[in-house]
Amino acid sequence: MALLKILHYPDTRLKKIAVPVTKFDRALAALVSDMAETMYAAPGIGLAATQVDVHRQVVVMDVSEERNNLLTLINARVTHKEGAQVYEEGCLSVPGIYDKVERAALVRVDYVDIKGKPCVLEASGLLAVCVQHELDHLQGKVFVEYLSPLKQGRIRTKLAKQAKANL
Ligand code: QAP
Ligand code: CO
Repeated sequence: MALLKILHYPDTRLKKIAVPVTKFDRALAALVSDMAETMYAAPGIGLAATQVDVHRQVVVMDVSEERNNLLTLINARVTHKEGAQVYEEGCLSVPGIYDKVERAALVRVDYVDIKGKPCVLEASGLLAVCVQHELDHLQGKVFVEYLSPLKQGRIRTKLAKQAKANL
């Protein structure tokens, strides 16, 4: 078990595109376990491997109140989207920044679990937002990219100041 270092926007490594997982071995189990530990410690409700500088299609999420319902999505593909909803999002890679983003209200996702077994997830509400937010990370996309260029500039300035203060 280990806490992993989370990359902060606008780190260019957040723009890398993740490749599918092909080996369902102990190294994968260790990565998932470390990602879950890192997400719970933050605390957060979702974390994509990209955010810890591992460019493979692995996501962990837990949107439950009790924080006891870990969901691990590997090689996930959205097969259906429906409707729209606006949610105030944040991100462990963009600390202290929250803003509204419009996404699908309902998503169906094909994925495999940590053993490589095919699964299907149908999500709505917060879980649907979280799935879309995390799968964006695997494609090199951070939620602030949905905001206006003006807001993106302000966020970059604010995070640069934070980074300097943390030296
Ligand atoms: C993505 O985000 C998400 O700024 C997961 O200071 C967000 O876990 C999906 C966090 C909203 C759906 C809705 C952010 C923690 C956690 C911060 C997170 C912070 C501390 C963000
Ligand atoms: Co995020």
